[in-house]
Amino acid sequence: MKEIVKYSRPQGFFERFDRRPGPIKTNMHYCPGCGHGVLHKLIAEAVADLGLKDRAVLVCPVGCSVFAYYYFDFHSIECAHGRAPAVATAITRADPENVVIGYQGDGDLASIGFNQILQAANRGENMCVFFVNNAIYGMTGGQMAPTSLPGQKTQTSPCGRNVAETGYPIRVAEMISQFQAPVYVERCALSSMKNIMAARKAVRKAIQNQVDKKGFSFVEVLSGCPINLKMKAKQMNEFIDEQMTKFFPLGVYKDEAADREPIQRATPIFEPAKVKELLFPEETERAVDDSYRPQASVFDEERRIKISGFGGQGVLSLGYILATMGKLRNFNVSWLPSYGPEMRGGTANCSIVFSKGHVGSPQADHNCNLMICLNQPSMDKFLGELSEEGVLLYDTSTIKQPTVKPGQTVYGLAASDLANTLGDQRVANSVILGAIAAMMEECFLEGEEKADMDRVAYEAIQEHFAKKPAVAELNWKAYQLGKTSITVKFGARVK
Ligand SMILES: Cc1ncc(C[n+]2csc(CCOP(=O)(O)OP(=O)(O)O)c2C)c(N)n1
Ligand code: SF4
Ligand SMILES: [Mg+2]
Repeated sequence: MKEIVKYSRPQGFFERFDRRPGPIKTNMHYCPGCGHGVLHKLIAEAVADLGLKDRAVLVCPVGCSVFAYYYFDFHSIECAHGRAPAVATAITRADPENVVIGYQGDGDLASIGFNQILQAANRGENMCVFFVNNAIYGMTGGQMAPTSLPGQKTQTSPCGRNVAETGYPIRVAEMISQFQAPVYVERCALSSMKNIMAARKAVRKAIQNQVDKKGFSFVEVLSGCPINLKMKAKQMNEFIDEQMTKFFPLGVYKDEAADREPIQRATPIFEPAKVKELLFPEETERAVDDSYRPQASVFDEERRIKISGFGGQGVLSLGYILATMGKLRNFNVSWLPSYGPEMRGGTANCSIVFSKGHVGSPQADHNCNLMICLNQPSMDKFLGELSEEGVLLYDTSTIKQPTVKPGQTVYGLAASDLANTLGDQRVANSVILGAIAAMMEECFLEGEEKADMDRVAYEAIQEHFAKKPAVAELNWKAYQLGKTSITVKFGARVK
């Protein structure tokens, strides 16, 4: 039957592109001659024609097509650079009736996120992926892509891609077709009407495979970026047909759809009670040794602590010692460090959670019960995460006195200056530990547990510095100094 091609807006697009900022709501943001708009049209048509607008989810990349969601009148989600296959995996696994359409450029797919796509293909996820190979990083101004041709001039290879330095273009369709799981792999081009019609067929086939739950379909599309390749549209098409296809031959690399059974995967479970039952089939008995202290009587609710400062101030060590103290008092504890990118002088913080039951999230990023700040930027950044009735402890040597909410409590001492009097600024963290102990004794502990506080701290310091007895001794001195040196004390819990 002869097919009639209508030149009209596909029903898979919005009537007007109202999500697009600025006054122009009828045109796409792509440059004239760009292939993205053509491929968008093929996808929009296929989704509408196959009646999938309610089930389709477009998984968008980072690259010129980052704004694909301006145009498609069905679900879409934006991902971090190169991570579309991981997000698409979650969407198809969460509800196998979703029709998941991955859309990625060559920088996104074949460079920053290359492992992601290979793993998704190898798992045979039920998704289709459209891979726009324009041999360049378009959005960022024309840097060399993994698919740039040998000798191709780009912003980062001004003398032409030198394969001795940067290797050869990666043939992604060929690679994916070597895995066992993918069902369909084809490479098309958008360089002529004939090629566009072949691409149209491939797009439909890939989407239909997914509706039929046949698994992973991959369509690589050779596409033009005339702006960055500094070519007119005609010249661009010739480049695709004459140069790109030499390296990236068009054709079907794999098509096993007719022989594949629909994929069967376990039905996802969402009810929290059922998830808990599966994760923790039975409550495990805690092995309690006679030498253990009885479990602390304070804090029936989970306690969340955040410690922050510069890298090198002992933020992470202080957190670790505090977690060890929790362990010695028979709490379940977690210690989660977060390092800044620099070794020294950057920022560092850690989260510690004490719980008599299971520790949920080990990340203390809101409703912290205790906030310890060792420098001004940390105070500025994290004070808002202190709970309404939380306690703040800070180093007055380096931080201005803050204003807090009526239910909160503040303790401060000149930890860095006090550490200097002991000859080593690095023990400021143990000075702070002493202040925490003083605060605990004042606000929360009673009787034997109060009397045991120093012993617990001493054992935790010894355990942490087990291989350095002299350092352990100095930190113990710093602890004792901190315990008696609190100078700022106000707020709801101060007696
Ligand atoms: C984590 C991260 N690294 C780098 C960037 C910068 N960046 C934005 S788009 C892009 C390359 C996109 O190229 P490609 O995937 O080929 O898409 P095209 O624009 O050519 O369609 C890069 C490196 C970013 N946004 N995020
Ligand atoms: S820079 Fe290239 S890929 Fe990006 S919109 Fe323009 S032509 Fe298309
Ligand atoms: Mg590109």
